[in-house]
Amino acid sequence: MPDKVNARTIGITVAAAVVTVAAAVAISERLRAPEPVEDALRWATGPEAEPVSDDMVLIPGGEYVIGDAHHPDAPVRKVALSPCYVDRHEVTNRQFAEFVEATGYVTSAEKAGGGWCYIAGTKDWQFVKGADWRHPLGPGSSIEGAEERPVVLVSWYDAQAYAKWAGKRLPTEAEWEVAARAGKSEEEHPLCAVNGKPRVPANYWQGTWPDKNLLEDGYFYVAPVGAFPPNEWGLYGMIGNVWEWTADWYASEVPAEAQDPKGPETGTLRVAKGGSWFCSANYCGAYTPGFRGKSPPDRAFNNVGFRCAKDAEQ
Ligand SMILES: [Ca+2]
Repeated sequence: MPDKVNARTIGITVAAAVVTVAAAVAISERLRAPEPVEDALRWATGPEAEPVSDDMVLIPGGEYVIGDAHHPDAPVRKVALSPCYVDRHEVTNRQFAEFVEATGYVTSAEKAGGGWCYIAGTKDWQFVKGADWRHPLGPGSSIEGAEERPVVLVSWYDAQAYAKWAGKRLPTEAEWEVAARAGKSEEEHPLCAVNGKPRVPANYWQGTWPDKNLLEDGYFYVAPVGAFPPNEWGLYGMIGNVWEWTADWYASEVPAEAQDPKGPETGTLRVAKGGSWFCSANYCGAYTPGFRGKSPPDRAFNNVGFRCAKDAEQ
């Protein structure tokens, strides 16, 4: 089991890359005990939503500008993309259950005997024995009532396996970001956070982590995939709710121009995008299309999921 230092490092890496290790330690030391949340072991809290189609959205081929000048590892850059399809919403528990039912697939967290969880009322991330996609808050929790919410506690390898089974693949970072921006650059369509709030309606953490989640959006943990309006291309949940794995290895430097960029050939961390229900202004602020989250591919968290992509005819 990873130790506490690793837990903090991972929390920063995946969920809060804007704070440094030193800052995180300072924050933790001055925290008082967070306010307990009554439904700490109930995963499907908050309002239900209308179902969303399981289809894919055509991302037109063309030249796009991605990146966010607020982040040194995400410089504004040009990409030329071939057309592709991207799932309209994140892969849900219902869809992942179909995959497991059909294949008998065992996830990384199940093999490891647990996964990384943030549980309401606690102070930090922890490795929870028995936590897996069916038990996103550990033993005693369940995904009952969360069938239309994103699957979590899936590693990058789990996401890859699902995508292959579905006849799809994971989106590249560039494909994901173009889809999230609905084709517009940061200059044309600013999506940077303003006063600690994302520019689009999304599930994130209002208030101050970890003392108080104001729940202004109605959700502590994951929301149904159709809970918030889609972007201009009809994609749901690109910002907030859960981080989404992409196909790319992470590198701190990216080319200024590229045709269908796929990231470096090798690496230790895979890129994840979009921020999650855990992101608060004081700990994360990652709920923008350009922000580049990253995590070891074998780690599973209860705020990380994925959606799939597929090549389109040119
Ligand atoms: Ca929320």
